[in-house]
Amino acid sequence: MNKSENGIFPAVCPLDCPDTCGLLVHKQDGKIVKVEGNPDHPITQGAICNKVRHMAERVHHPERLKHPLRRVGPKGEGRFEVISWDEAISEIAGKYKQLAAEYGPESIMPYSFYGNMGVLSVEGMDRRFFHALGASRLERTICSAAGVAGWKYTMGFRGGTSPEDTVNADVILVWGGNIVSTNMHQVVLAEKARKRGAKVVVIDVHRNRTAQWADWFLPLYPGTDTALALGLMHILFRDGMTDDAFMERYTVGYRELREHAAAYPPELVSDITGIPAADIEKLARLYGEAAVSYIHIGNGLQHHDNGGMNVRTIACLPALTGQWLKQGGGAFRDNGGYASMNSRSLQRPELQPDARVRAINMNRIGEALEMTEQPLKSLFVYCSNPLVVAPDAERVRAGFAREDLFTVVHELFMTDTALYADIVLPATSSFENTDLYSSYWHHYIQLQEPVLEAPGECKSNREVFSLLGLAMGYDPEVFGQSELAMIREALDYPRNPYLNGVTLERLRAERHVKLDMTPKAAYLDHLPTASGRIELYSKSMELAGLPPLPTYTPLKEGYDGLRRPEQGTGYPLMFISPPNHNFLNSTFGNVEKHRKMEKRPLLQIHPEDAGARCIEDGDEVIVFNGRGDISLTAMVTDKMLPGTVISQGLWWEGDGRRQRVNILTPDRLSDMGQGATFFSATVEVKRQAGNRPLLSE
Ligand SMILES: Nc1nc2c(c(=O)[nH]1)N[C@H]1C(S)=C(S)[C@@H](COP(=O)(O)OP(=O)(O)OC[C@H]3O[C@@H](n4cnc5c(=O)[nH]c(N)nc54)[C@H](O)[C@@H]3O)O[C@H]1N2
Ligand SMILES: Nc1nc2c(c(=O)[nH]1)N[C@H]1C(S)=C(S)[C@@H](COP(=O)(O)OP(=O)(O)OC[C@H]3O[C@@H](n4cnc5c(=O)[nH]c(N)nc54)[C@H](O)[C@@H]3O)O[C@H]1N2
Ligand code: SF4
Ligand SMILES: [Mo]
Repeated sequence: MNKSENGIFPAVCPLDCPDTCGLLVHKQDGKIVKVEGNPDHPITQGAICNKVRHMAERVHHPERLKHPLRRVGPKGEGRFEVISWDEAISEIAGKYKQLAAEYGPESIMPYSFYGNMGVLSVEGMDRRFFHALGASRLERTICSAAGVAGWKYTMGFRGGTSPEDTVNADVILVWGGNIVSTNMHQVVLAEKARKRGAKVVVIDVHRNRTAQWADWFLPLYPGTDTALALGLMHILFRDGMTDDAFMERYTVGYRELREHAAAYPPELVSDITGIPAADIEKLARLYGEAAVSYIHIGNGLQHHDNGGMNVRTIACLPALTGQWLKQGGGAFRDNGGYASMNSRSLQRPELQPDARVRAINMNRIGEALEMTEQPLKSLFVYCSNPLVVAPDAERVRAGFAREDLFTVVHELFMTDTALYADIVLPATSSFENTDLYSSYWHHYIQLQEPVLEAPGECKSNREVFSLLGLAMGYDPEVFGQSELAMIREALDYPRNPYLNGVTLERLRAERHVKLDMTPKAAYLDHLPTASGRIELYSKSMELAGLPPLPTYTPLKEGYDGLRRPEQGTGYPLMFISPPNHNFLNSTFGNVEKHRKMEKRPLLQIHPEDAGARCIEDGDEVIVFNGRGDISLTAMVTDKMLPGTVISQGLWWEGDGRRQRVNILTPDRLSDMGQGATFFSATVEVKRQAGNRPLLSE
């Protein structure tokens, strides 16, 4: 199409959200005037979230970066001069050649995540470039690494129940996921089930929007979910609600698990979790007696020291009741496996001069920037905002402030991270590019073709890494490859039978193409665990030094119902900082419209905890621990059990106060998958003297 044409054009939501909606973009005079859900998309069905309905505010924001910039003031101050792309590219390539010669190419590292979910944007030319350079490899563990590892120990394959089947469920457990805000089309599907009489139960540390919508909310202490799941197993085994024939055929270790779960009676589990024993009994019966039961395992409960085990344990439940044989039964943690593409073609790992290149975990970026042996000398940040989203954020900021660190940030906006860059490159929005999208929840692959002219001199990730590759003198065949050729290669992947029949031609004609789900009929017969079965007992875990059976381990920092704050480690309140409704991680944190909808960053605190600290609703409070302090506005509410405080949303620094929640979160790694432990944080809270806003720094 002609990018300046008026009209209505198909598009894809690029955000890191399971729903990956099909959109219709209404355009007039080169600008988006309206964004709506595509009514023809089988999952979107014409409905999208508030955030993206207001996407035009972000795409056409007056503060969009439009030209390459070079820093002229101190890091963090935000003084830059405009330079040309030629200057920017040759400066970066020159610096990289010099660093590679002087310190080795591992002194350079990418730092990226999924600010844009397009395969070409974040898993294509960028990866080729860093492979060819021989840069340190980034382990992208910030989101769901612990949960994916835990799930895989039990099920082997990164895929579970198909979303569209969940309308058949009679009981839906939403466990540690705030789906009203983070996966709205699962709510639509659950509503259909509910019309048939299904019950929706939310298990969470917070009476969030999802809990308010559900039929039953069970609040528990953070990080105690494994104990709850074991308590449910105890009752299922005790009362004969298990499907022994299923377990005999499809699992290993059910006898060992039965014996093991005997040690988790409801009274003990109640003491640990804070859930009354009678409610644990009631939940076990509801789950065990349901004809079809579905568990949505959210991301929240795996952002803990014991997060892998939480997911690994909950993932065992559907096997106990034989739910995997029911349409709509089972569980979901991540369906990314169904849509896996030819990543070798896209990313070309063989370009690496040495495949044994070091790997650095993105959750430890603060620590990594402090290394004195083989130090990191350059970071290239794209599709991520680490100063806001990474744990122990002041440590991260201190690293980025290093005068000798050469930092490039490719961004749409001058984020808190970009303020620390030496070179800032202006990025296109996803609507200005061609890209390929899959979902980690539903089964539709989508194609985005450009519907807007890029403003100013913005370039896509693919273009930037292509230019850099060519400037470094790398193979023009690899770095000059067209978008369409890359898409064809990505889809050419016979090893994934679900991708069968998904082609560029069909995508162009149909916009969204469903994966071929026929191989799923043999799902249980081809589980890629060591035994080929569902592993209730996991030898692989044993070999990795983990308990082979689901086992509850308390959080490292904090407490549960047995180990009270005075006996726990750290500070007296558990600090949970999950996403908010109107931002997408830190994206939209600078858009007036979205900020207004969220009002301001709050600390939700229980009346008992507030009373003990003379804190009243609306007071400015200081929230602190050994890592630092932030200022928030207190909201006194009983939405949590006493002892837990909540602050939703990844706000940018601003409003004259220090408010990045990650200043308080630990950079410890989870029990499995080396994932993030954002929610295993403890804090103390005090009323701000004179209730004046605290000046940052
Ligand atoms: N509106 C909006 N949507 C989003 C995002 C966003 O920022 N905003 N982010 C996107 C991304 S990247 C992701 S990964 C997903 C995440 O979306 P979800 O899967 O919903 O996960 P979270 O929102 O991280 O956490 C969900 C819930 O876990 C709870 N929780 C914390 N600790 C525990 C615990 O120990 N046990 C239990 N049972 N619950 C606990 C939190 O209180 C929270 O309500 O959402 C995506 N969608
Ligand atoms: N305390 C706490 N911290 C958390 C979480 C939490 O729940 N609590 N959630 C964690 C989770 S689950 C995740 S996934 C991470 C997310 O962390 P990030 O992946 O860093 O997510 P965003 O904050 O949305 O930042 C993405 C950035 O990419 C930019 N961007 C978008 N499109 C493009 C593009 O095409 N090119 C380039 N170059 N840039 C682009 C956007 O402008 C935005 O600034 O945060 C984690 N941090
Ligand atoms: S953020 Fe999620 S729900 Fe909103 S439009 Fe994008 S994919 Fe759909
Ligand atoms: Mo995430």
